[in-house]
Amino acid sequence: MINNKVLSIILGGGQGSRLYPLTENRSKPAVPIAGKYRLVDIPISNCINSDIKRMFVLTQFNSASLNKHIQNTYHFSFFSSAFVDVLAAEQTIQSGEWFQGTADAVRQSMHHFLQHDFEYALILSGDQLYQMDFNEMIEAHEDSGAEISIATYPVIAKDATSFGIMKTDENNIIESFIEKPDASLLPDWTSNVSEEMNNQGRHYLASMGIYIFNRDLLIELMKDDGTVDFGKEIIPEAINKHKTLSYQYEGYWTDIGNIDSFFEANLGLTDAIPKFNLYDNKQRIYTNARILPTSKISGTLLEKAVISDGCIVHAAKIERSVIGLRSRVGAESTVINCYMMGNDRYESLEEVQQHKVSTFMGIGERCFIKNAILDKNCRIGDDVRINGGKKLKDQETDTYFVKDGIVVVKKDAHIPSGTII
Ligand code: ADQ
Ligand code: ADP
Repeated sequence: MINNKVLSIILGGGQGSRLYPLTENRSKPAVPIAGKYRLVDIPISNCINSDIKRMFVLTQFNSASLNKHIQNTYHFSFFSSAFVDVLAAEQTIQSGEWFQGTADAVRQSMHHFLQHDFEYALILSGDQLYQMDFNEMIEAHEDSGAEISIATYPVIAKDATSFGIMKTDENNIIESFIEKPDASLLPDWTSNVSEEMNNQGRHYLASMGIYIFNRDLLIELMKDDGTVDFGKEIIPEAINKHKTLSYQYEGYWTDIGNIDSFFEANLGLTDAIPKFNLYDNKQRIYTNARILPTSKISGTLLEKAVISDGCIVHAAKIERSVIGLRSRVGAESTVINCYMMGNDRYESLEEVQQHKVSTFMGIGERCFIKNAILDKNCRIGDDVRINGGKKLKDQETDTYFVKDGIVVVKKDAHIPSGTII
């Protein structure tokens, strides 16, 4: 089934990338998460599960890896109108620039959207972890007669300063909106939320950056080329002129737009009952189906470990870690609080010798790796000690990057045997 009223627009990431160095050589939607998925699989899967199967992904640059992933993953029937199209910032006669912000990205791509019939545009962020049925939001939008709807999420004061915060009337119509308010302004911005949310101290109604716009209104708003961002300009200006509904959502939702939240969201998958449930018959998360052998593990104490397909593990211990596709971890190594993204392929001993490197892709023997993200295809030699934590200063080298105490080993990096970080 396809919902032909809705066209989905996924915002795939701007220039100033908060996920650096994971985005050094790939566009943000292609960043690997949860051992075998890519960031873009989350919004795309939510759309598919909601029968919204016409999607555009807007990205700053058209990385080969994003295109390859989308082409290999989302094959819709030849007889269906379903599609996932990547639109990269392109030079046209009107514009020779990259997307300046979210609204600018939508504006520059309008001519692609208008080639399709739709009543509502569903605009989604590309860097959030959640499982949501958009049909309920669309129904609420239609029932209210609003021209715009914003999905909202009650948050505590500490988090409120990183979001668009709003106040609503008794019918959930938005009366005022402020983008990322200063902490000193917060006392004026509490909202009526449910008793359960109140008890958790979640008094502020935050925008989830998920919007529904009626087609005609979106066309009208995009004519003003002075606006660059939805959160900073379009939404605050529109609420006074156009009926805007707050659709309150209370399921699990988290922004994974920076290294710290990205790291925690991945490690959260190792919890006994993870907040983000990949083990669900209905709310499936789709990704490229690879043909890989099962993982082979020997002599390893596994404690809260999520191990993807095709791994070869001899470690002494893996704790609270996500181990990605085709990862190798050598004997007597310990891995704690890590997200290891895995490898793109297997290497034979001859290949390693030809590369003139002493190590396989993966983690060598007798290593201790804690509080780290290992990007794909990195080579960690033997006896390496990476001990991330708040005591480590933010820093960058050719092979790694430290942010908020998390050590991010760059893609394809070689950390020689005996290194201590
Ligand atoms: P932010 O997430 O800070 O706040 P923004 O940086 O504009 O807003 O990003 C929104 C989404 O658009 C992200 O997925 C981002 O990757 C993507 N994006 C940003 N610039 C882009 C560009 N030039 N081209 C393509 N994609 C781009 C927004 C709202 C807040 C709300 C939070 C919720 O402005 O009001 O509270 O989202 O997360
Ligand atoms: P990223 O994960 O950084 O976005 P890509 O998706 O572009 O990178 O790279 C992964 C793909 O590239 C895999 O499908 C893998 O098969 C292929 N690949 C990468 N390196 C090699 C290599 N040295 N030889 C053969 N294939 C490779």
